[in-house]
Amino acid sequence: MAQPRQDTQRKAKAGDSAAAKVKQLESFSQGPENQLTTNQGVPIPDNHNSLKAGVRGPTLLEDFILREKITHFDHERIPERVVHARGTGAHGYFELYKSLSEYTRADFLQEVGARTPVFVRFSTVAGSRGSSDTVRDVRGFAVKFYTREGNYDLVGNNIPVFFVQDAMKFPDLVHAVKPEPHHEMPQAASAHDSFWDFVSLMPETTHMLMWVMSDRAIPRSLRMMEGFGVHTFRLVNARGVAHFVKFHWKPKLGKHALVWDEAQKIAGKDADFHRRDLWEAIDQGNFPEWELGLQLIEESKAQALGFDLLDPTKLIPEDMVPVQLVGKMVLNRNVDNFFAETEQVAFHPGHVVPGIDFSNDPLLQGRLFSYTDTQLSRLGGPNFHELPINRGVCPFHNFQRDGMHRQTINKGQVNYEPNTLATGSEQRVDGGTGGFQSYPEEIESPKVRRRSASFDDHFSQATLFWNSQSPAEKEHIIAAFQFELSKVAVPAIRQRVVDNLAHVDGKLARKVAEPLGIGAPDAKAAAGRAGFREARTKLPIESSAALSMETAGGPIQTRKVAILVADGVETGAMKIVQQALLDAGAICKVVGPHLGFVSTSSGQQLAVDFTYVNMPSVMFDAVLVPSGAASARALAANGDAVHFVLEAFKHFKTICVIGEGVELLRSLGINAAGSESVVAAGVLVGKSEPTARVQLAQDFVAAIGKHRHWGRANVDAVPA
Ligand code: HDE
Repeated sequence: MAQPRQDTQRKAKAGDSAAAKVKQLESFSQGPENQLTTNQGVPIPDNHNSLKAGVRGPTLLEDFILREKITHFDHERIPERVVHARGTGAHGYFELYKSLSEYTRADFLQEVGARTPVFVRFSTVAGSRGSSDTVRDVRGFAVKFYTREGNYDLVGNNIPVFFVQDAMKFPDLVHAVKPEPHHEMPQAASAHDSFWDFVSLMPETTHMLMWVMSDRAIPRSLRMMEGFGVHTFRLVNARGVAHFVKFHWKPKLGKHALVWDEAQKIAGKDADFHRRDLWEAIDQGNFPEWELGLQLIEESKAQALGFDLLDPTKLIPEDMVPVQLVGKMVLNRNVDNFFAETEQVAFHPGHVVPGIDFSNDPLLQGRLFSYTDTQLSRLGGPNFHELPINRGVCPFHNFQRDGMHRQTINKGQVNYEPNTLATGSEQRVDGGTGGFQSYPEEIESPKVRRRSASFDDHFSQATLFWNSQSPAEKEHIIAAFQFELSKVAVPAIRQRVVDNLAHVDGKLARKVAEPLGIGAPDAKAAAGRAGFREARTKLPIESSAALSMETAGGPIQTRKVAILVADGVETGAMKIVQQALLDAGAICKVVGPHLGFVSTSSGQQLAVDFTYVNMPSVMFDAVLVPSGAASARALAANGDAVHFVLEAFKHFKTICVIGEGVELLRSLGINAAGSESVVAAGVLVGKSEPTARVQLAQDFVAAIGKHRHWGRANVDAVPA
């Protein structure tokens, strides 16, 4: 038997391998070239003119330089991913805090402090490659660990459950949510008839629908969302003992969302909002981090949970099985070339390493087939593992040969096993016990094409999710259902959805139905329909705090604050507040009526970063309006500046005004805390006197940390 590779490779010290992938990619990289050549290396004499019969004559077929250039261009595009087409990626590393040797033999999970290179791709699901980032959708969260025992892919989402229970229904689901086939509309949106027609007939989608209609589906930043492995997997230790496991990624910056009106506006103002946010954060050295969390369940205790761990429409409440944090992932390097890396990366839930194994979740089982299959058409052949981004950092060798775009030059006479011609012995050269061991689960049962009765509970966790939301989050869910269903032309479809929702929560269903021009929700009608199941599980908890995104406060690192200025701005107090924001890690940008400079009240020049129009309020987390009577008057007289502040107010963002800045608020009809009888939450007013400034700055930082201030009254009346 061959010596298992890991024995020799483990000797490498922890941390050594973090740079291994970057080094490998470097060997494939190329910088800009000064001297142009053809792909054959022939110098190009003139890159502006084709070869012609006379200066005004026809182009000659002989012009191999033109032909090569045009031919390559003609074939530059590859098919986009059939789902998750729009995405963005970054490099980084995973560092282990806690040895998991008790649970798994996976090499990268043994040694505390060991660093493993990773590549992560975040994505939306339904939209095409060129669609907008901030649409309402699930986000893909796919991580490739380049371990010393081969690549391990954790191909998850930012929502811990899925729409359907069996891979058989995935193509139907995707067909239903994608643009309708006759006219290819709408792009990157679930708000259309075919999606709601399908899900209303598939009550198993209800739990996931609750998540997708919640704020989880419109994240503020990819850096501020959780990730989940979704399916139950297995960790298997060196003695062959297995535990079920659910994987979690917890963002260090907390989990935060946009508001729906804002998300829609950003989709037009900056379709690359999330991509840009991630790129800029990494570029500026603000490396995003997530902690890897595990929920571990002994196989013998799985039954006692009361629901089936193999059912991907179920999560395990953290109150029932706590999440143990075992390591952190840091993204610290942007790609050099989007196509070569982000577009060509090929993830696969079947890319596992020894010590990590599958469960019988029928959705996962279908995925195990799909991902290689899809790369064959997307990346054009069976050798996509040789693309630089997909190569492992450990050597690979086998007798798979040839095929499109093969790069490895396999030497010698032998391309089969067993053989004596290459090895000189009759020994086999596969790994034996050193290789991947499938968990030897015993299975003795007839073949059946059926769903397990243990998958029949379609509502209890949807209710748990609903009960776990804050009042503001509940309002958002109701509004999201109303919005989506208001775009559904067929009333019977709208009715079926609210009939199903009556099994989640009566009030939710009634509220959703109110503006939809349909009858009251009818729980009985839903129960009478084909496919309906309600084998409710009695859960030991009524609600679970981890399911809510509500926050009492958190860090403000990388939060963006607009400092709204015009000529006459007074910068004394402004600078103190600005410094406090910078000290807390926020990013401040001066936004004025035009680029260049505005003049301050003391006759100085203040540089302007953006204008009210080219960087509107939806691009910021908070607004600071400095003092200065002339500046406040000029802002109040400028429609774009007025809109800026009103819109930030409508989107529940923190607004801080200093001195005369308050006049602007008054003229907009916004009442600020402490200045009027009606208090607007998250609107701070400070005097420009030196004594008041420091406290104001601290209050401002704390208020931004709360993310949004849902307590504002009459926001709907704000015209923005
Ligand atoms: Fe995927 N999925 N999926 N999926 N999925 C793909 O693979 C598929 C599912 C997920 O950034 C495709 O390379 C089937 C669940 C992510 O490159 C394809 C089923 C979860 C990504 C495919 C599912 C995911 C994909 C399209 C049900 C969360 C993007 C292109 C049986 C746990 C990866 C590709 C990237 C991509 C199939 C369900 C996550 C067609 C058949 C559940 C994050 O193979």
